[in-house]
Amino acid sequence: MESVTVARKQSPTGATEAPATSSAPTNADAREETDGFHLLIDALKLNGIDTIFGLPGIPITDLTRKAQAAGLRVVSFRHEQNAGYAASIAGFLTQKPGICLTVSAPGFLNGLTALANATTNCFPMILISGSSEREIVDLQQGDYEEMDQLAIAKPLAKAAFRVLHAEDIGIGVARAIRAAVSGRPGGVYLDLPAKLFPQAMDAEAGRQSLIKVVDPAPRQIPAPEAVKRALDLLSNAKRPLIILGKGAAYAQADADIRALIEKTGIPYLPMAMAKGLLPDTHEQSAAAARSYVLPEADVVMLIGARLNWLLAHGKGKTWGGKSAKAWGGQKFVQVDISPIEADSNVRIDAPVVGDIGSCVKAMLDRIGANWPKPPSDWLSAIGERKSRNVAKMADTLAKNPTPMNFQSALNVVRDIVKANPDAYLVNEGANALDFTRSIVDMYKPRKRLDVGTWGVMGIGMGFCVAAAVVGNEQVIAIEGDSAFGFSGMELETICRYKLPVCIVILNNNGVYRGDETNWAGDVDGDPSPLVFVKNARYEKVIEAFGGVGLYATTPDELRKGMEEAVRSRKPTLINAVIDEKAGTESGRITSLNPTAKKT
Ligand code: ADP
Ligand code: TPW
Repeated sequence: MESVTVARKQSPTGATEAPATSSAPTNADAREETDGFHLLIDALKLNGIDTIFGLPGIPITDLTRKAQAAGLRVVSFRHEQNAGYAASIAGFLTQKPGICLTVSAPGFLNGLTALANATTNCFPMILISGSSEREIVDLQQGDYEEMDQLAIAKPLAKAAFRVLHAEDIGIGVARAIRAAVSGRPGGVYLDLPAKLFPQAMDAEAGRQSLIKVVDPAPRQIPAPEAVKRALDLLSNAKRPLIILGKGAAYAQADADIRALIEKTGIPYLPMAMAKGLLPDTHEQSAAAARSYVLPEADVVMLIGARLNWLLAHGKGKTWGGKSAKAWGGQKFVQVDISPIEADSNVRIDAPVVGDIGSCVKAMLDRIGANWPKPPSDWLSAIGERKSRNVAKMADTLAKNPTPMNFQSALNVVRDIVKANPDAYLVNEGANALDFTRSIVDMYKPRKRLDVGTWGVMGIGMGFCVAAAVVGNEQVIAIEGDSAFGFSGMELETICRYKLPVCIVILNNNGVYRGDETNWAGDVDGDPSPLVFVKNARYEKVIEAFGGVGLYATTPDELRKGMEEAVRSRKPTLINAVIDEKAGTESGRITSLNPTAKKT
């Protein structure tokens, strides 16, 4: 009989694991070996990564099992895009790269949308995909799931790497981590060909090859003259304004940002995912007077917010410009880690380049008791607009129409979030997004997670899973019925992992609204492209997986359902039926639609 020496594999971090075959070592001198699977797992663990979001299949099936066996939390999804969105928002919440693991070609492509979205939103994420044999891919000989993934990922990622040899896994992981979290965070692709995983090497040499990344996101201290320039401009302003973006939320410099706002006395506007950085009820919040402060401000300091479409590119009528593209006359300070962000849309008079924590601290150090508070006429003008708009909103919220509309349903959500300020609020849709953003106050940083820079539908259930897994708190998702459909099958994932997620579908039977008919005028033909099955019973879908499904046609029913969901922490879906005529096309961004006239 042929004698076989089975080396017991030892992971470089010391844990001994039984080999795949059950045979015990027959040779006491057998060298201890490790392999690509274990090196990857050990490299991730060494760098503090404790969770992988993914979907198994060739060539990474065993990797998911072995990672779980080695103590990583492996959260297995029904579609890679949702795993990718989960990884990206885990990155936003933790400042560690969120890991998404996929199979080759189709799985990789499914994850790629989320990777591109992460890069666009400055979320740190690493998409790790298995790939097929390089030799066959490069000769285009038609391997199983053949694709030149590295080349495809490159333009959509902040960086992309491939590892061919087990001894380079440590370097590959270290480079991917640094690229994802340093400077402006983003999505990184790591390509791991199938052959890499079983490659064996000496365990000690393997251990030596791993890198624990030192200082992966180094502080970037702003130049003193840049800080002085910015503060000179701000202190001389007559109508100053601060805009906080999701970069400010990401930076986790919450106390210093609050101190900066309060010490300067400058009114501020939070971008959607910066809501709660200071409580939305803060007296300096100018959110309820947004359309007044943008055109009226004379100096605006952006902290971790870009002057992209979400801020009307810093010009035009929103900013008091005389025409659609005209400059409104504001001077801008921009605090950002990217040195090339300034001047991207309008002139930035005082760029402050550095990490937000260091920049805000440097400003605070220079702001003394003699800082000139903003002129009182500016503050009182904002105060007046705010009270007027808040009163108007209160009137609207007090109404109780039948069927429910967005406002009467969201009035309930507003109360539930107020009573549960630690809960995460995931939000997508068009009207469902816009109304929630303006009606539901947030009280704590990084609790509001939404469609971000692209306004992408489909983040919903992935974000819910990640928030529950890495945030370990109740999650409330407010979903348009169309938005929900993009990731709805992850209800099974939510139920499987028993996550405390309460999903509320604001169901108006379609994309934007549900009352549209076929423009061909053919009543017996296909429905309009914008409408869905009328009165769809989404709550029954979660019941199929053992979750709680509820149907709500009144604010009272919705309130009871949400209260019970939060109390029980059971996966719950509430189908909140609202008027199918409620809502406008594209919500508040109708104007971005190219002319769409009925012909
Ligand atoms: P919002 O959509 O909320 O307006 P953006 O995504 O447009 O926010 O802008 C976020 C900005 O924050 C980006 O320009 C990014 O470079 C910047 N940023 C992200 N993290 C940091 C950080 N730690 N320090 C400084 N700037 C950061
Ligand atoms: C990946 C376009 C923007 S908003 C939306 C779509 C399809 C759905 C709006 O309907 P919903 O919300 O969710 O029912 P509501 O409250 O207005 O009724 N594909 C992607 N991203 C986007 N943004 C779209 C399509 C879109």
